[in-house]
Amino acid sequence: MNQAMPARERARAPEHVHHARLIDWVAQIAALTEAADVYWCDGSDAEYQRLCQQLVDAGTFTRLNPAKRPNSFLACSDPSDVARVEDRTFICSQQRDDAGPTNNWMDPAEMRQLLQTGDKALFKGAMRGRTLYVIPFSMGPLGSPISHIGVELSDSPYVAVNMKLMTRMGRAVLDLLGRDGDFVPCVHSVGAPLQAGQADVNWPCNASTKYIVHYPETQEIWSYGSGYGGNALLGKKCFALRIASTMGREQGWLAEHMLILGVTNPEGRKFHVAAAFPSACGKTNFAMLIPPPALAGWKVTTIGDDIAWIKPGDDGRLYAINPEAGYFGVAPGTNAETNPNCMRSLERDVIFTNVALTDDGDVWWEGMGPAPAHAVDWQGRDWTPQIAAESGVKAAHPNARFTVAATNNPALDPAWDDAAGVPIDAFIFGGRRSTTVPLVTEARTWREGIYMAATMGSETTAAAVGQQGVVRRDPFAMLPFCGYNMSDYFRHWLDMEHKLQARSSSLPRIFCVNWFRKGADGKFVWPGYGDNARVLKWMVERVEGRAEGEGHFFGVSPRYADLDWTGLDFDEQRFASIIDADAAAWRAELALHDELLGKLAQRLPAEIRATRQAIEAALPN
Ligand code: SAT
Ligand code: MN
Repeated sequence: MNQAMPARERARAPEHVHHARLIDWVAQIAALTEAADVYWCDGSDAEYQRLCQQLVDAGTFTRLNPAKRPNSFLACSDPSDVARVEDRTFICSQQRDDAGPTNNWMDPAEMRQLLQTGDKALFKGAMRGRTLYVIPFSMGPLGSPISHIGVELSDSPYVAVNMKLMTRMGRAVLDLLGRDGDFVPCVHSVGAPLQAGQADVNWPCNASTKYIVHYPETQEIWSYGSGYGGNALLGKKCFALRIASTMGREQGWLAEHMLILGVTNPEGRKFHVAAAFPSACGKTNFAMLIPPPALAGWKVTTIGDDIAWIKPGDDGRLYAINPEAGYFGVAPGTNAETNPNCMRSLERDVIFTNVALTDDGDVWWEGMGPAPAHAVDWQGRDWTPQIAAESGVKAAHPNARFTVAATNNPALDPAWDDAAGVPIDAFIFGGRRSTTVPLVTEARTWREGIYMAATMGSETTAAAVGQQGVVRRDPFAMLPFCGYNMSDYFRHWLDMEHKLQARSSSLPRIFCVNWFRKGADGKFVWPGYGDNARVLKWMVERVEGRAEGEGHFFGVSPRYADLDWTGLDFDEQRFASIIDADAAAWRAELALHDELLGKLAQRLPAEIRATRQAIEAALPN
């Protein structure tokens, strides 16, 4: 492109864009990447339909049978591009210690060389033969004082349509930015430039080189080589967690990997709970939970299913918003029993990624219901139940996802879009653990709760590339998502206690849960899903001071009689097997905590160590 041309022309900026800095930046990235064209997304439904059709024509999307799944599409990714790539994710702060020992770090100048300025910089010419989509988005309700704006420049129309469902995206955001509003610049390329005449593939990506890069001090995001989920939809993990966590630390608020739900008791009193679980551990299911019929009158409504931005209000309470506008959830395992609200959300207007295509043009995944006699699996191969039985091949990838607007959710909370947020009564922290961690424990103090969250462990899932099913420490479910030193993050949470107490007498309660204990037969003991409402009920009643429990060495757990068992056949012995905190197992567990605390020792708050010592001292012999 001719550098003598005015930036507006080089950026192909429409008349209604008045933001000179934005226009200059778009022109600069278009020049760097040598994009063939620039397209500014307006976020309209017509544009969404047009881009989806374009993706169908390009072979990236298959339009599903409109009689079965109206206005819905299936995309199947390259087999090398199916999940977040944590070992390719970088926090480029000036000082290595500010990224901390749990993040990959590179010097920002060095990283810029590699990506932008060096002779062989990856972004140079990266968009050759492709259109650069300008995607303006708001994380949080448009114009809310809690919200923040980002602009993603991406050469992936798949990203553009997903961002339309996942965020408030388009012209209204540009209008809000006006002439000089602030935004977080996010640059994304699939890293697969096209030479003249070269045919494109269905899922362009770079199989060998990927970089997911954050510059927290200058608040910039650069992502190269992947078109998948959290690697490419930069409003989500990159902005709303990694960059936002650093903003929150500076400005006194919290950006968390948490669902937010409303729970209303039979008397009509409503409570709000924010819950952190690692990826693919059931946040979406918990956020859309339907209590069993026996718990008549209890109701759960969804505010968010993945991310919470939480700020102290003038009254000293914490208020949470969901910065997202849609759900990017795990499909396998979702069915009419495990999550009926989710299945209803998925009846129309959905983008599915890496599920199987049935012969009647619908989708199927493991755990959805009876298997079809034949389907095309996520890699485009014939699939039958017999093939599965013989070779173990899955029809859907274990990290197959759906993208759907929040407004499709029948359990959507009326306040989900409220700019003021909802007041949080309790935090829940949970991991996937087959042993050791009880079904539910309440922390006796804020500090004890922070310790539980900080030392949380979880068996790894398919949401990230790497070995699955191994226990790793995942503090606050934020291990892959904290944009700064994890020890400083603990400090930030600890300090919140005094900041809140200065204005309010009651802090949110903190609970630790584990739905995933297994018995000697290797099966889950706790029924989970809707029955988690029994645990939720106990928590809410604890908040109200109405429920009993029994203290032990690391908190308070319910006795059998403290939970409501109406309509569930679950005897006292089974309950004992999932609520017990075994001293020997906890000695071993504390040794695992020590590994993490050792790694974080340099800036570890003294309160964390002190709490650990107190738990050990309280262990029965
Ligand atoms: O791919 S995502 O990062 O969006 C999903 C997840 O890991 O939670
Ligand atoms: Mn997540």
